[in-house]
Amino acid sequence: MSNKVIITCAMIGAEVTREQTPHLPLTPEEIAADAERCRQAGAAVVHIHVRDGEGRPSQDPALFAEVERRIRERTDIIVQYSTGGAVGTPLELRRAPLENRPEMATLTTGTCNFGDEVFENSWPIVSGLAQRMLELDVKPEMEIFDFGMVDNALRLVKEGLLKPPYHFDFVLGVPGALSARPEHLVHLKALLPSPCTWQVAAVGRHQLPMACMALAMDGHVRVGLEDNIYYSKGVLATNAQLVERVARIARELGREPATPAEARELLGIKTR
Ligand code: KMH
Ligand code: ZN
Repeated sequence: MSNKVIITCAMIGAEVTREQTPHLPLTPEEIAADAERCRQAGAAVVHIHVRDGEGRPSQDPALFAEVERRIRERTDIIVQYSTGGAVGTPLELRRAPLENRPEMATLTTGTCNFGDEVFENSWPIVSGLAQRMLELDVKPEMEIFDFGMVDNALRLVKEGLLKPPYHFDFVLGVPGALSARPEHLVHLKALLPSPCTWQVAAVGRHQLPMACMALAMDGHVRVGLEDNIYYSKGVLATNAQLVERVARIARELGREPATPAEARELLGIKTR
C-alpha cells in the first residue's frame, strides 16, 4: 500500500449544464484554467470530456487535442480522456480521440442503465476499446458501474488485453446501476485482481462519504462536477473546492496527495 492518494478531478462530464451550475468549465481555455486550479488544490489527474461551441458533448479528437495542449501549457497534470462520451454516442466517435494517444482513457467494462437510458458497452465495444488502448499504450481506467463489470475486466486480463497494474474506478450511485453503499465497496475491493490500484467516484451527495471511505481503505478518489455539483446541500461547488476538501481530509488521515509524477509511478504510466 502507498500512503499517497491519487486525486482525480472529473471536471466536466457529458450531462451537466451551465444552467445547473455556472462553475462548469466548457471552452478549452476554461477547462485548462480549471485543470491548473485542480492541480494546485491537489489533483494528479483530470478526467475530461469536451463540448462543442454550443456546450454540447463532443468526441471530436481535435477538441480533445486543443484542450490537452492548453492544459499542458499550464501544468503537468495527467490528462485522462473519456471514451464513454454521452449515452448513445456511437462507438466510432467514442474511440476516435484515442488516436491522440492520451496518457490515460476510461474504459467502461459493461452495459448498465444510466438514469432512464442505457449506457451500452457490449463485449465487442469493451474489447475493441481495450485492444486499441493496448496498441497505443494508453492506460485504461476501468469504469465499474456494477459488479458484473469486474468479471468483464477479469476477462480482459485473461485475454491479455490489459497490462498490469490494472486500474479500477468504482462509479457508485448512478441511478439504474450500483448504489453507493459501504458494503458494495468492500465487496468490490475483494474482487480485484493483483496488482491493481482502485478509486471511488460516487455520485451526488454520496461523493464525499464514499471518498472518505476509500481514503480509509487505501483507495484513491475521484471528485468533480461531472459526478456532483454541490459542496454541501444547496451550495454549488467549483472543481478546485471539491479537490481541496478531499486533499485536506486525506492529509488528516495521513494520506498525502500524489503529484502527477508520483501518480504515474503508482499507475505504471511511462513518461513519454
Ligand atoms: N457520460 C456517461 C454516459 C466515461 O467518461 O468514460 C459515461 C461516462 C463514462 O462519463
Ligand atoms: Zn466521464
